Amino acid sequence: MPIARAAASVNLDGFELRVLHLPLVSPFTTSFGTETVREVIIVRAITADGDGWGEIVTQQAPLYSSEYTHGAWDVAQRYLIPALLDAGPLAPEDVAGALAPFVGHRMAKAGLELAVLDAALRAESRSLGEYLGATTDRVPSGVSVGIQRDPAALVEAVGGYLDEGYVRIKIKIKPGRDLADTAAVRDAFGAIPLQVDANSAFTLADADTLAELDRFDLLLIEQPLQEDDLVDHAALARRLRTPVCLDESITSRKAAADALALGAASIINIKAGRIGGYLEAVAIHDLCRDAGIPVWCGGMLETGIGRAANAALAALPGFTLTGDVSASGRFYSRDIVTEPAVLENGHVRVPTGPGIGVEIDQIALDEFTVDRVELRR
Ligand code: OSB
Ligand code: MG
Repeated sequence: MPIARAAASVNLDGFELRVLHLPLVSPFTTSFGTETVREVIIVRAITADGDGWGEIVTQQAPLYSSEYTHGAWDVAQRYLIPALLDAGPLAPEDVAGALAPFVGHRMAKAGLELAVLDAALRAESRSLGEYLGATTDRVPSGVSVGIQRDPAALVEAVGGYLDEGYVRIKIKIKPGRDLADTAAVRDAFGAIPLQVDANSAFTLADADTLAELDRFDLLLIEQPLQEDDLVDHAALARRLRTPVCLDESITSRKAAADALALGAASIINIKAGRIGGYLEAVAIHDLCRDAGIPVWCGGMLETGIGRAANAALAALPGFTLTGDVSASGRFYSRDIVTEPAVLENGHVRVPTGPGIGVEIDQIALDEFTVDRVELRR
């Protein structure tokens, strides 16, 4: 279902952007690198009726995608924010159109759109979940586990998350850290819901190795090949019994439609940041639901702002697979919202308050801020 009822327009007075450095509880390693501190941009939309909050999920370096923090910092101030401040009264549904002339930079656009959406919904006392079309009040919680020192350390890490109650495990893999890591987790924990994420680290020449993953009965393999490799993903999908799921390649609703038409994926990871916002996320959800394609909600180590919004998105009916919608404590010992998401019987609650439904912990926000700028109309 498209958005049932549009939100009212807001009169934007300006935006505040902050770069935050949030320490992670433990290093997070993927095929593209290791993070110990989450660098992220927090957006505050300043309106006559109050503030709205968003998050730009870029990482410090362009390793996951072409976007990165200081690129987003620049494009937001130089082009995107001026376009929004020039647009006059703006409904959340108009943000993407106002930013459409600027190619790419979807994470930056998504963070700005979320801030406008939050401001508009708070002004109407309407929750993001209700607005997007959520049909449940809590969502099952999966966890993304980084590459560890060795398979034994991975088993220990996974065991800890299972003890906490996470209902689905995703492990990161890369060439040379694939079959043995997956086998170790299967051997240790039996038939748990398990999937792997390669973050684009393989090529079609690795198809024989990837086909060996079939014996582990995985829920899916996520993004084995590069972002542009749709045709190769289709070729690989024909070789594997394990369903191929795309993350990095799905940059828009159009990219999702193309990937499905090519047979490059049978499952899609929806991340609002990667595709330019929560409205585009609903559009991909609707497309996949009509096509009978399961989707799940991915994550980008969000702070409590994006984490609350992701829980709302994951509560839409087409999200039939468990997402990377983990508790805040999975990544942070201190979050920037007053009630960080917690795990309750393997689930995370969908906030019901106005807008994203969480309040900012201003002291924590200030403490983690390393750069700040305000742009006024
Ligand atoms: O590929 O899903 C990914 C984190 C940063 C960049 C890319 C990815 C991830 C994760 C973490 O896997 C998901 C989460 O936020 O829990
Ligand atoms: Mg991924």
